[in-house]
Amino acid sequence: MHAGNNVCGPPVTTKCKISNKKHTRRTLIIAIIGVLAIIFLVLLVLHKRKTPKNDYINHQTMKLNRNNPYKTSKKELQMQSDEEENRKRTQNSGNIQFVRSDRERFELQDLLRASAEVLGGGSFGSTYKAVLLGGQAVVVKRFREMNNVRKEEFYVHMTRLGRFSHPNLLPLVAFHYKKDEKLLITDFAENGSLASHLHVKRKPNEPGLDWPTRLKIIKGVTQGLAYLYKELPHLSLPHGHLKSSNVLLDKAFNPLLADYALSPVVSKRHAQEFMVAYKSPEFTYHNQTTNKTDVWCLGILILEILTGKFPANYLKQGKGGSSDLETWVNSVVREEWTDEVFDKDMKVKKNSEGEMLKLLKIGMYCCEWNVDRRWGLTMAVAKIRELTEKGGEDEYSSCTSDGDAYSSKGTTDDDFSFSKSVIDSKP
Ligand SMILES: *[C@@H]1O[C@H](CO)[C@@H](O)[C@H](O)[C@H]1NC(C)=O
Ligand SMILES: *[C@@H]1O[C@H](CO)[C@@H](O)[C@H](O)[C@H]1NC(C)=O
Ligand SMILES: CC(=O)N[C@H]1CO[C@H](CO)[C@@H](O)[C@@H]1O
Repeated sequence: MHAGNNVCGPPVTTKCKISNKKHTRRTLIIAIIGVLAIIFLVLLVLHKRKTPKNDYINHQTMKLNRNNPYKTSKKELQMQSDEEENRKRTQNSGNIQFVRSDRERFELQDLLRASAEVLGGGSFGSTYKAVLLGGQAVVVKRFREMNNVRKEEFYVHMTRLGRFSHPNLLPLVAFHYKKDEKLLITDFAENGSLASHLHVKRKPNEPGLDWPTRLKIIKGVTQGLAYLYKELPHLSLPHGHLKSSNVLLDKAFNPLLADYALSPVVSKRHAQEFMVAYKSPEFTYHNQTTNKTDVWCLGILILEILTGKFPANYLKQGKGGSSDLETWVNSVVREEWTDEVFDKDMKVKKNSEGEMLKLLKIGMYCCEWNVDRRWGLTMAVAKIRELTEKGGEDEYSSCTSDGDAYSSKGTTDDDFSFSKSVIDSKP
């Protein structure tokens, strides 16, 4: 190959101008260092602009969590920022992907500018309510533990969830995908979570949820769950994270399930650590979940809503939650197996006690340790649908034949001997 004029080294015919060459190289190196320094500074500035806001939210959330995981903060976080606008223009990743067509459109920038109120921490990431300039309120939930999901996979799953339509599901409105963080945007539920109504101390004159409301909530939860089972037959955990803080209440106290169907997109490790389905006995002892696992979660929820007792160990991180929960179930039910078991804050109408006991019993069948003996969802749905606010004499007599379904379970029936049983007494 014929060497060019500027090339040094053999075979070289022309004499190299060593000093010039050296000079050129030095200039080049200085120029490169200069450019790198500028790039570094630019990155530093961009980073500085970006982080304080996020850190502020995290800090606020952590502070709130430490005080009370359910407390709704009144702290208004004004997140307006002019830089966002510039950043947005130069960045294509700021997209919000809408999964429903019946909602007002907005962009990430609008969210960042909206006045936000931290709603809580949760096991996935912080949640906040954002009120957009048009007055629309949405809930933004940040997820950091979905790192393994590819964009297409995430997109397909979220689009499917966006097509869901049921009065007892909190609608997913939109999402934002970034490699290390995802945002899920849902509607806002006016009356907070069931957990906050059951467990947060109320003002002295504020009544607790009464029995008809609690029954309505359980019926709605079951309907929402049945819908998820129907729409997601390929998933063993159509919900996967059913607990009282994921049951939200609209202004008429209709329940709306939240955080459903996330097991396909949450990282395994995180799911097993935090999602309540993985606290079930079958996962704790056999590493497996089945389509009765969500029913177990429903059972815990039923006991919680009737007793007003918080299954604290549920929130415990890692494995072993279920053996503590067995203790919890026993403590709420067996030690005081009378009407004493019911939440003192639950206003009860005359004659409703029989129905309450029936629901308690249904809850126990759903919490059955042995998966084979545990009710499936279809059975739970059918039994819960039969419940009424108030069991009158007529209704009572028509219910006794159904009572056979409970006692025919034979082996488990000993566990359900009521000290004051309406269900089991037969004419
Ligand atoms: C469950 O899985 C974990 C880790 O994958 C393993 O260490 C454990 O032995 C398994 N337990 C059972 C009962 O299979
Ligand atoms: C649960 O799975 C079993 C088979 O494993 C199936 O027969 C049953 O219909 C499923 N139940 C529901 C409610 O999808
Ligand atoms: C108890 C409670 O918080 N009730 C609220 C439910 O939502 C409606 C509508 O926003 C409020 O008016 C109630 O005060």
